[in-house]
Amino acid sequence: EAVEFGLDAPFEVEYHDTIPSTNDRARELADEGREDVVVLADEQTGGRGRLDRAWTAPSGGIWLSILLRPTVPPADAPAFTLAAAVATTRAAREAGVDAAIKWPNDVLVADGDGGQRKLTGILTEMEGEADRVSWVVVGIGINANVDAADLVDGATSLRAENGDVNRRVFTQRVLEEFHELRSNLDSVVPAWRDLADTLGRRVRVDTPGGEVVGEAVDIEFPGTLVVETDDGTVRVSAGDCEHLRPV
Ligand code: BT5
Repeated sequence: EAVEFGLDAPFEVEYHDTIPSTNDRARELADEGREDVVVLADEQTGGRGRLDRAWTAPSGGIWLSILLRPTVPPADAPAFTLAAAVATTRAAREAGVDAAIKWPNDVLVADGDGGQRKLTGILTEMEGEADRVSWVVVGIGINANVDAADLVDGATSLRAENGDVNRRVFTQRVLEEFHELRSNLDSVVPAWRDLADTLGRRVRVDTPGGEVVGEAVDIEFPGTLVVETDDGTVRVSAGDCEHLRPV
């Protein structure tokens, strides 16, 4: 099925069979002054993760980037990443896959052996002044109708968990949910809390300011993780988070 056929989304959709990276294309559209556009591709040949990591994106997945021009300060931008995680997790659960969110932006599925596999990754990029965002690009990579063996170790797909989905329907649900959340940013954190797997767990977070280890107790707007450590409460706004086994 063609992903874009009949897609009825609250955004304009630009579809590509194959493209290096939907985030790169969305950034070009940002430079052209566009907004509320979704770039969607069947396959990416140069998909990117955070910190210049590679993102594997074979044909059959849902690889998309949403270009927004929200009237918010740059400090609020993490809320859009959380919104994307919430939207994707809801759509996955509707499709019968028991997904949950690992702070800040991974959508995971339990592997039945105490571990977790990654179903979705999110890469948010933006440009702006001190008090006002110029544009935000929210890139969402969903391993949909692909074999987990064609991805990387530690990855799973909708196909592997519960069989193929109708990508048009799935994409539409993600975009509808995302649109609701971005229209009411205050609703994002409560929704995230409900779907999170990180809260209540022992975590190790690799942050720009060093490693933080403790119990993840809460999340605060726009996406700050609150960790109880041996040395007191630490608030983390960015970093790589690892779920530790209980001690
Ligand atoms: C992410 O980075 O998880 C963000 C991924 C965002 C991808 C989307 S696809 C549409 C849009 N266009 C783009 O070019 N990017 C966005 P990070 O948290 O840094 O995780 C990256 C790591 O995930 C890699 O180093 C691999 O270990 C792993 N990985 C790579 N491909 C994967 C896949 N398909 N499924 C699961 N894990 C993967």
